[in-house]
Amino acid sequence: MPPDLWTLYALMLKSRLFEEAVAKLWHDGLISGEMHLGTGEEAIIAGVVANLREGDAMALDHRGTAALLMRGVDPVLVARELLGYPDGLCGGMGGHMHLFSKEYLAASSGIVGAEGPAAAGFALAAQYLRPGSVAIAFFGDGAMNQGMLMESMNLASVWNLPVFFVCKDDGWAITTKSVEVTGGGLNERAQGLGVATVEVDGRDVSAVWEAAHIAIERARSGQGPTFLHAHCVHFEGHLLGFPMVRIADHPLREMPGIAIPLTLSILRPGGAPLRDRLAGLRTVVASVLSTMRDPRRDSANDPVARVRATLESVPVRLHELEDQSQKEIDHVFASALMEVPS
Ligand SMILES: Cc1ncc(C[n+]2csc(CCOP(=O)(O)OP(=O)(O)O)c2C)c(N)n1
Ligand SMILES: [Mg+2]
Repeated sequence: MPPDLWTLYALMLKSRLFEEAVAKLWHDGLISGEMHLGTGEEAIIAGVVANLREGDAMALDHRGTAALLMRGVDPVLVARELLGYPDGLCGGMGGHMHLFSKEYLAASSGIVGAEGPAAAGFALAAQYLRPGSVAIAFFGDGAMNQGMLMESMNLASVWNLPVFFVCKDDGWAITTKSVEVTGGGLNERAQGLGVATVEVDGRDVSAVWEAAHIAIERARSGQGPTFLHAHCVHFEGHLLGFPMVRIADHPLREMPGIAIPLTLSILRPGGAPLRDRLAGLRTVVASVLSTMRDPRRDSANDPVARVRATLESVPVRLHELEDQSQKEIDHVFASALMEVPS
C-alpha cells in the first residue's frame, strides 16, 4: 500500500525547507566550503526512502542531506554538522559531503561512485546479519562512468546482493554534459552486468515510489539488485553560487566579467590565430545562451511544486502542514545556531 501523497509531500517539504535554510546560512558565510544541495531531487529520495524500514542501509553521495533527514536523523545534529560544530552529527569533521549515521546505517562520501562499494558492503552484511534488509546506493549520472560503481553492480549481480542502485540523472557532472562523455545507455549498461532496470520520471514522487517498491521487495526476497534510472533537475546547478546558474539568473550583472576579458584577449596581438580565438568566443556565447534556456530555470521541473499543485485542492490542510513544517525548521535552526557549550 503506497503512503498517501501528504506523507510524501511532508518528507519532500521538510528537506526543501531545511536546504533553503542551509542556502541562506551558506550565503551569509556561516557554512564554509562548497555546498551541494539536493533541491530538485526530493521526489527520488522521498519515493525510495518511504519504502525503507529498520535495518535497511543507505550509501549517499555529495547530496546526502535529504536522505538522512527523510530517514529520521535528527535535523539539529545535521545542521550543527554543516556549521562545523564539534557536537554535530560527525563531530563537525565531516561537513555536508561526509555525513554518517550509525543508528540509521547511512554513510556518505564526496568520492563520486563510492556509493557502489559502500552499498554492496552494506548488502553483503545484510545477507548474513539482517536477512530481508536492503541497501540503497544514491548517485548521479556522472558516477555511472566510475569503474568502482560498475564493479559493485557486477558483484551485486553475481552475489545476488540486495542492493537498489538509484541513479539521479540530471544530465550533468559539474559543467560536463553527461551525454558528451557517456557511451551507450545507462540501462543497457546495468543490464549488461545482469542487473534488472527500471526508468522513471524522477520529478514524480508516486512513480518513483512504485518503481522503488517493486525493486526493494525483489531485493528483500532474494531476487537481487535493481538499477533505477530517474531523471531530475538540480535548480542550483552543481553547487551554491554555480556560475552557469548565476549567468542565467543575472545576465547583465555577470556577463561583463566574462565578455570583457574575452574581447581583450581577442584584440591582443600575437598568440593563437584570430580564427581560433573567435571560435572560443563563439563557444562561450553559445554556452551562455543555452544556459539561459536551461531546464534548471523552469519551475515545471520542481518536484515539490508538482505535488503541491495536486494537494492545493485541500488548501486548509496544505497550509497547516506548510506552516507547521516551517515552524519546525525555524526551531531546528534556532537550536542549531546556539553557541557551542564550553
Ligand atoms: C572520484 C571523483 N572524481 C571527481 C570528483 C569531482 N566531482 C565532484 S561532484 C562531480 C560530478 C558528479 O556528477 P554526478 O555523479 O552526475 O552527480 P551530480 O553532481 O550531478 O548530482 C565530480 C566530477 C570527485 N568528487 N570524485
Ligand atoms: Mg549529474
